[in-house]
Amino acid sequence: MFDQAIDLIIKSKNILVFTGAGISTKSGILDFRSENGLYKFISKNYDLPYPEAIFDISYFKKNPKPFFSIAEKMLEQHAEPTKCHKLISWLEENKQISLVVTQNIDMLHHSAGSKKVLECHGSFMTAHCLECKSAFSLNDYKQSVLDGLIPYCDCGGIIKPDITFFGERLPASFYGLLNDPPETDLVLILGTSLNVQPAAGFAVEMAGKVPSILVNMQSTPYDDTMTLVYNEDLEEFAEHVQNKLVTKT
Ligand code: CNA
Repeated sequence: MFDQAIDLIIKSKNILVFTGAGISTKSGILDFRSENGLYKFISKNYDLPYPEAIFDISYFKKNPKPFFSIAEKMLEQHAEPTKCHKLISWLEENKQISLVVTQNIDMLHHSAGSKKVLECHGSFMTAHCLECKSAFSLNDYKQSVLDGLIPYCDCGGIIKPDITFFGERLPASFYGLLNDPPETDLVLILGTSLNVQPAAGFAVEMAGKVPSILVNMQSTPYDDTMTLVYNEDLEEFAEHVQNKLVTKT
């Protein structure tokens, strides 16, 4: 079923990979917008004005508890990378990856061994005090979160993980990427509804310049603009591609 995609991947030397929450659902991490995703979970279990408020910077400043409750669940999860994360890392070892741009905050590309990763919505690895801007590492604040507490700086400000919330600017590295994208001969978009801007816009624009493959369970507003689209499970895709590549390369 994935033969055309496999042919494109085999002949590409500079693949730009763009990933979203769908690549990590098989690791047990909920995505946002699937039928049983995080937004549904939040609507049922949290008293919020709207589910996205959990990642909204103005709401967080007034009430950081719901975010840290979700962060506690994510940090205690010890999630393992999926076959698809491993496929991307394998392609990098095979010198076929120009860059992995991920919207995910779960650090699973690193766990899978990928080195060329740009986390365009940040991650839990670092954090800053909202008041005095002091920098912290995950180890500095992780235990407080796991204990169900809100982490505070000595100055009294809340320590906020460097994850981009709605209403915040993306990391400088993302704007550097917009100005100077890597050499790319194939765009591989995996597990994203392409709903969150400006990250999705970057992927769609790059996909318009070279051959592109989109693998996502649900259809997206940009399916018609891609060279190949598979509304399939990413683990199945990764298994097929990995098996074929191992025998053909
Ligand atoms: P989204 O809008 O929830 O879309 C995810 C897409 O993945 C959906 O369209 C699903 O159909 C699809 N999907 C889910 N499971 C699979 C699967 N096994 N195979 C194929 N497709 C699948 O999430 P986006 O990533 O598009 O939205 C960007 C947000 C989500 C970013 O800001 C992230 O920080 C945020 N997010 C990240 C994580 C994480 O780090 N793992 C988890 C939840 C949300």
